[in-house]
Amino acid sequence: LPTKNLLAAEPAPLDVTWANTALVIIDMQRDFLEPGGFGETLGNDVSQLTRAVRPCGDVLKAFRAAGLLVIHTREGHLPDLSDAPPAKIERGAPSLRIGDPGPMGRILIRGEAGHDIVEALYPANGEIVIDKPGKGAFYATELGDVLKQRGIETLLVCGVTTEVCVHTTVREANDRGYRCVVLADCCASYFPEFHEMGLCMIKAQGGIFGWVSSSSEVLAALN
Ligand code: C5J
Repeated sequence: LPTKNLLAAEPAPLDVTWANTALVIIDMQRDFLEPGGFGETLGNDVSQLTRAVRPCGDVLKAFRAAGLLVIHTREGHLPDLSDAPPAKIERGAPSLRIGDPGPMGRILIRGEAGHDIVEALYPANGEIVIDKPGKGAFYATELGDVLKQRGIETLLVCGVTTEVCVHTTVREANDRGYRCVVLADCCASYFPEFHEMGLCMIKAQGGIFGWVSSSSEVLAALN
């Protein structure tokens, strides 16, 4: 593996030093991607997210083969809901609320089947899994410390959904000084138009809070 590569991205290519780069896979959980979970209770068509699984798996495989840092995140709450703000639990008119029993266990609760990561992207032994109560992966988690300890400067970001947890995490990371490259085909939204505009928002204005690239560009740079 070369020490660094020029990664094709928008609005401009960037130098990536692999030793200080992490792959961050946001919330690829059954609760968002499979029927019967949190995403579906909100009225969403969960099949919209499937397209991100294969490209995300390709980048994950390449990161593992190169021995690079992989971090998975999961959105969810403690069984007693002590970390779930009432404003989040009580919002809207979902078919089931956070904590209610559903076909994959209690909705968005840590330890339940629905909270786990989808089979195709399941964390390997030793990979870091960050459990987060919010949309952003830095809020009330150890992610900042984990990245600091390892000297990480650049994040390649995948996951769901583009305009919610991916955006929130990238905005948090950008403010903390990380260079964030969002891999377009490795992310998805229940609303394809939000996905497209979400990516535009990141890369506009000279890359106002990040870059946008793709799985094929990362694979090309790594090989
Ligand atoms: C949402 C997420 N959309 N992971 N969570 O509620 O994007």
